Amino acid sequence: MKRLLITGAAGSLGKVARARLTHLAETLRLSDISDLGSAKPGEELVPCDLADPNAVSALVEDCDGILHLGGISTEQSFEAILNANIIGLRNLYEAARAHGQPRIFFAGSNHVIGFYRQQEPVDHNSPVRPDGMYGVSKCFGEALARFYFDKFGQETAIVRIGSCFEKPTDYRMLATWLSYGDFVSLVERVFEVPNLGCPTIWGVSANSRRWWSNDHVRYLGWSPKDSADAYAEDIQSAGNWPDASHPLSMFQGGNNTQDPLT
Ligand code: NAI
Ligand code: 15L
Repeated sequence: MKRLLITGAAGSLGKVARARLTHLAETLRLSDISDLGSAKPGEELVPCDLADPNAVSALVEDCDGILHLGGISTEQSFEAILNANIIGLRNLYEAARAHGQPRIFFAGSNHVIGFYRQQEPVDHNSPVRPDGMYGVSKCFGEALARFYFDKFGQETAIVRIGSCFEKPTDYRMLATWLSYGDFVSLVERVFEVPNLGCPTIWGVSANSRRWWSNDHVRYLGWSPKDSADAYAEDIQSAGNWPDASHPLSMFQGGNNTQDPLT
């Protein structure tokens, strides 16, 4: 690609992408509402509020791909979620439609199915069961992506990320962890595969306790290499091992199922 846009570039995954995906494009256009520091060679910094349609249109112009990580990433007020994740996403897709339909990696979330019990089988076709307004906003994102694909042919990888952190730190993450390395290799495959379509992909590493299968997207050629298994003993000895009635061991969305609505 000539230019890859990374939204949310000042956030946790944005920083990983900024450091480790320089080979994907001649130029990385980095955007956020928060401070992005100073530009390195091969970078363009374009601060932008996703809720501003004109700014988002200018942001997307001349980009060949969009790694969309920007937005509210936890349960917060509905107003914040509405502006960033709902209005912001609509702005992004309209901007993409106006500017040549660059392929989009949409950072969705496991919290679209968070109210399923951990023992319940769930696949990419299971009805959504969001565990909060944040999860509801990610359901909107998935629906929007599919609508723009069906109506306009806009390609999107809808990636239901599990828990993408440096390492798993609690019992639930032994199932849901996505390593930074596997996140990076998934982004690479999404932008390299000749025909993407609009698949729903589980963003999860090769953890033996994982609940979700990516057998339906073998055509991507993505095979996660890391596993949370090696961290089980550390997590147990640190006391992060809940009893069976704790949300971390009951629900796929873990503690988010208990968040108050604000
Ligand atoms: P983060 O909260 O660290 O980063 C999100 C970035 O978006 C922040 O830098 C923030 O300033 C920016 N942002 C928020 N509102 C904005 C607005 N109105 N306009 C422009 N930028 C705005 O989140 P993280 O962990 O890096 O996650 C990235 C994406 O992946 C998010 O969409 C999140 O929902 C999703 N995700 C992350 C998971 C994880 O385990 N890290 C799991 C599931 C989904
Ligand atoms: C998410 O969607 C959040 O962005 C992240 O902060 C974690 O809560 C993650 O899911 C998770 O489920 O562990």
